[in-house]
Amino acid sequence: NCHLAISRGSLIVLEGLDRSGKSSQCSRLVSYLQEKGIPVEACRFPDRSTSVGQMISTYLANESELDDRTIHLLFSANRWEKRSLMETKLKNGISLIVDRYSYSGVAFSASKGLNIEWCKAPEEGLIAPDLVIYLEIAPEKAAERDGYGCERYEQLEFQRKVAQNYNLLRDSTWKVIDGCLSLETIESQVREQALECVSVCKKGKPLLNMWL
Ligand code: 2DT
Ligand code: MG
Repeated sequence: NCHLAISRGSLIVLEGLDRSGKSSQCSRLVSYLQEKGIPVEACRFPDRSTSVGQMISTYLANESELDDRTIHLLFSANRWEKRSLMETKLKNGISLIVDRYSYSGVAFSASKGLNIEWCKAPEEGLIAPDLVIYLEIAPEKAAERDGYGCERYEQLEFQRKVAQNYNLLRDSTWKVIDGCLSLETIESQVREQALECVSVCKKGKPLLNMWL
């Protein structure tokens, strides 16, 4: 019986304010890793395709009102409902490039005045990212880009608070990239960090749970 262990995939999360460039960099990174023959999939939170995700989407569109703690727990539940699938994929060698994760969950809810430790608690036990790439941009700069849409939270004053709360969450898995650099420069820094991360995970870095 010859077990050829599959090396696991990496959990790579992109975080940042609205209009920081996360979504473009996520899709560029996925294409790049695919071209290199690395098994990879994109995902994003909130995942609006589930029934919890639809409640979140309705709330974000200002078409429903929910208590601050209730919506916080729905965002968390939306990650929990994907946890086992994510673990299976990672263990099968598929890397996941994730647009927003628990850090968005905590930074946005804490900006409404909820206690940050209370906000972190329901995230405990989710899979810890191997790498968090934070695209750092001043809230004022982000607001100049194409403006915001009309979703809840897309307002300068609120984004200022979110930026401050993100700062409180930085840990050793974070790599901060200046979101004002050119798309191409950011892309190459993202690639470099991601390749390094994929190779470390391949060599047997254990999969851990939140919070680190
Ligand atoms: P997008 O614009 O990326 O679709 O996000 N948010 C997100 C939270 O408040 N809590 C969370 O847990 C997550 C994942 C950030 C929609 C908005 O939802 C916010 C922006
Ligand atoms: Mg948005």
